[in-house]
Amino acid sequence: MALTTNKSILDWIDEKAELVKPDKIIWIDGSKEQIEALRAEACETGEMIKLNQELLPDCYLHRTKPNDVARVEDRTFICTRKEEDAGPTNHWCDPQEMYKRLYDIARDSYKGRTMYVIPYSMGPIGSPLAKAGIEITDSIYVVLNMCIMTRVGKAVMDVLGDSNDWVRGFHAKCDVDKEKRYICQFPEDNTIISVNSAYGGNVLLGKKCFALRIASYQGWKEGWMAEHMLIVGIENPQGEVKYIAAAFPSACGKTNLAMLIPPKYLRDKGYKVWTVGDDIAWMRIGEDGRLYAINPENGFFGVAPGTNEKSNFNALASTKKGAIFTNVCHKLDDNTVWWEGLNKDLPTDAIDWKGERWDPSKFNKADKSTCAAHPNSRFTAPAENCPCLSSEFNSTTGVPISAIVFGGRRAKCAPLVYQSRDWENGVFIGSTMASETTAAAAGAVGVVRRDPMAMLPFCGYNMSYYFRHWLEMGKRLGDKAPKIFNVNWFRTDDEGNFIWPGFGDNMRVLNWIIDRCEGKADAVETAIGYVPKAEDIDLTDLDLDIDTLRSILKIDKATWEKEAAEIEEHYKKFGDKLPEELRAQLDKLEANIAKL
Ligand code: GTP
Ligand code: SPV
Ligand code: MN
Repeated sequence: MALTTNKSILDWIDEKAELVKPDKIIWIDGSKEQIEALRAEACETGEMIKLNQELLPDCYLHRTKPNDVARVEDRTFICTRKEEDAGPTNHWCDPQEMYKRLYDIARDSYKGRTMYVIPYSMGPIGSPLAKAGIEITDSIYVVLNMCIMTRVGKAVMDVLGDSNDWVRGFHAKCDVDKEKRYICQFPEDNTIISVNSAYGGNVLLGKKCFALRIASYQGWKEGWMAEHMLIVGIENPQGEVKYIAAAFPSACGKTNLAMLIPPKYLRDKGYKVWTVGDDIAWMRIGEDGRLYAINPENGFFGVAPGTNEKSNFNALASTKKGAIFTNVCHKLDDNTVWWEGLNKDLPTDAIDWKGERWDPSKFNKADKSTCAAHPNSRFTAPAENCPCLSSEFNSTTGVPISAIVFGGRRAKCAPLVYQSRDWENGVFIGSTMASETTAAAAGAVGVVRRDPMAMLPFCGYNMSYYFRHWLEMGKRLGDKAPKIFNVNWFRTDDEGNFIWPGFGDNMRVLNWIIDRCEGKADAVETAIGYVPKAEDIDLTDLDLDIDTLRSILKIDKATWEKEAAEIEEHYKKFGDKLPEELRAQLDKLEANIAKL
């Protein structure tokens, strides 16, 4: 039965049903009974595997097709009437042409299948910062993931009422044919269409497609920001909590930083860390003029490999109940899951992510093709499982942001941490961010690419306008603007080993950042911004000497000359649409480096 009388929704569903011809239509109310029935059905068809219910209650395993294991950026389109509105960093297609192509692909594809209609909210239901969406899909895997990742059910429709302000999401898995795969956003129509995939970010349409691509466009039009950022609260021994929002590209440490456990000496002093979000932040200027953030999601879609009790205890704990594992290794001996980096006990009786028997004797860490779990295998876990979930998680107003942090994987260039001179300089730093690519997207891994604000694959409009929007937000925020920083946990030595210990020890850097926001810590002004004095990063209990720390805080002239030249190339893409303030920032950087 339909969960709404909203005509714009009912008409849209009728129209789509007419196109794809499902055998039946089921509305998802998110109830326990309904979820249980869908899980049972998915196990019957082999779409999911029920795991050991004593060790992992309500947890399931799913394997995608081997051709469908990551986001597909080259098949992702922003379809605006004018090509220039999609900008130089997006793939563009005329909306009418793309609608036709997609409808031709999806036509009749639900025959013999069920159409599931998922009403969901991004953000706490009823929050003035939240937005509603409907996803229709023919995949139970999608339904069950959406029920973890978003707030699903009739309450969303009740709040929406007759309004037409909701995002249309239409998914058809078709034959999961790579050649006909498309992930398309139509920001001018509040519409997303995804065909021929059944994997994560391609098909959980509330996540990257809505909460970043469509929402970034909405934020531009409406004066707010949708960002690829975690949100974390740092509580000091006096019980005060300061919030940081941080943008790192995919698989560069957002989930880890959002859930970090401080080193023992800081825990003993009373420091605590609270997770608000691990991937996406929606931010608006509040009544007091500060920037407030909510996490629009309700769960975590985290990278499994490398997650273990030591690296991310809280993420691992979050996966122990009601979770879905995608493309990890299935341990047959105890019907649980495993992935590289979970522990050192290579399973001897196991099925790999492709569904084939896994031979641990052939495992070679350096060769990803021998891995039991896919490098981009994931867990979908309810946020409420997270032991360090913030009490503000469901706040309808969001949390005030003190600092914005950018970062990426840079083996050689960026120092461990530095602060921008001001907001404009911070926007420059964000706009020139670069990182070595990871397995989160299809394509080569380990190649340095510019990824402004970690939004390259997710900005739903012309990136030059997006930079302009950032500059405008800074003007509106004035002296209440968060301070902007850049971090790099990934500097390596000559043997390729990470120099900085990372993970929980990143708290040492966050403390410096917060001290800077409060005017409590010193810094050295350099060619690129404010760098900490090595003595001001606390190395208590750490097996890292201060000279090594100095080596990853240093600004090397030759490296930065090369960097500036690469930024010149990067900026050329934006032509005369690049805000002149950013051009001036680059000129200043070049002048500063020349003086080194
Ligand atoms: P998406 O979900 O794709 O957006 O990724 P994410 O940014 O949330 O990345 P995540 O926290 O899942 O980390 C991805 C990988 O980076 C994992 O393999 C982690 O082990 C590794 N990683 C995270 N933090 C650190 C760190 O501080 N140092 C090092 N060396 N590796 C890290
Ligand atoms: C990312 O790639 O940044 C993710 C995973 O968070 S996905 O949802 O697949 O986009
Ligand atoms: Mn992400």
